[in-house]
Amino acid sequence: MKTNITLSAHSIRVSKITNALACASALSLSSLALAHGDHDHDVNDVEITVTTLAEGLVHPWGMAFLPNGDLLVTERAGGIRRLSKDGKLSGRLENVPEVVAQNQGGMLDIAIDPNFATNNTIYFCYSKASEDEDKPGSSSSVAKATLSHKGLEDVKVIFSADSIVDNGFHFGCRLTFDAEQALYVAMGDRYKYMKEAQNTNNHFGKIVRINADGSVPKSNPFTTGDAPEVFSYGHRNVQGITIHPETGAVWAMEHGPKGGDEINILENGANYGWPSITYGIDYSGEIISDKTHMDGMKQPWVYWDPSIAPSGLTFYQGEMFNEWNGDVLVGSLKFTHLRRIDVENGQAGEQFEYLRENQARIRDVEVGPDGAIYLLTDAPNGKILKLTK
Ligand SMILES: [Ca+2]
Repeated sequence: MKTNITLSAHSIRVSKITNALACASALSLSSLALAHGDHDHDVNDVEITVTTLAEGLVHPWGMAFLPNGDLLVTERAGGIRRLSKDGKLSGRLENVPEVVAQNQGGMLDIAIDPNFATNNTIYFCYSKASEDEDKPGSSSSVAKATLSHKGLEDVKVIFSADSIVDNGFHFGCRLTFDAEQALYVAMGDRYKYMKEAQNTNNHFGKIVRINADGSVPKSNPFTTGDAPEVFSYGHRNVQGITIHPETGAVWAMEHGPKGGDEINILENGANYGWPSITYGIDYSGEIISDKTHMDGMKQPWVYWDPSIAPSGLTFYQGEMFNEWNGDVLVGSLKFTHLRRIDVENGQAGEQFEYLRENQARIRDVEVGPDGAIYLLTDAPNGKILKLTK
């Protein structure tokens, strides 16, 4: 597809509003926690130019920058494409495995090996068909492959979740490497199997930690159990995971049911509560748990009620939006905005919404090597957007 769309034809200039209005509209953490229907704000404290870098992607889901500035992008329907630094979008790369593209499943997140510059290795997470005749369905799997000019080589599955279920919901599948080059993979609770999120002997509702070859790090917390890959548990459906740029901690963001989306700071072996504690209720209105706190279960760093359906999580780092350094960026599917959480002394401060009038569901957020912010929009004709100042 031809790209390099000119800025003038496809850019949206977001009007700057006064500081007074920005302050009046900004949601504080406390008001967020209490107030319902409080998402009518469209707060812009800076002038942002939005450029469409590419379109025509089928539900783009995850992206990762290569060291040379090219961007790899997945399409949930199945496939990985490459947006070159000069704006050319490739067709689907060759030799990408088949996915089960059903509901929320398909080709999901993608990550680059920490040593990509020397090994050209990438990782991706997808819904993979069960190979067990007695257990039909699919589960989240991670494969690694060598990236060549045209496609993938030496594709190898390094992890397959045991949460094989015949539905298309709650795959998790976000990926990130930490500084020790361990790979964290989010595993959803597969929707109707929520109670399994409290069982550390399986992969439902977990974050797993594996080495780059799929082996289990010795310091994992449940190595004597049936699911030694588990790092933390009690998760629902993690849709964002990233490393804090200063502390090195893993931060993960998950969808609650009706209410109760959260960001958590992960600790080895910790229980994040789902579904024993939650700030949400079932979609039907039924109570899942009447508790928000229990001993031995972690509280979220922040939560949203009502839900914003967050997707894609990163910390801003760069020169371009210098005043946002260290702040949390998340996409919102439901309210079609980019959200920034001001971080002060490690705590969640004011929250700001951008681009809501663009009316595009935001599936993923990354900061490029140039300090610009890149977004994927979730649609049959999905786009890669670039935000600059
Ligand atoms: Ca929780």
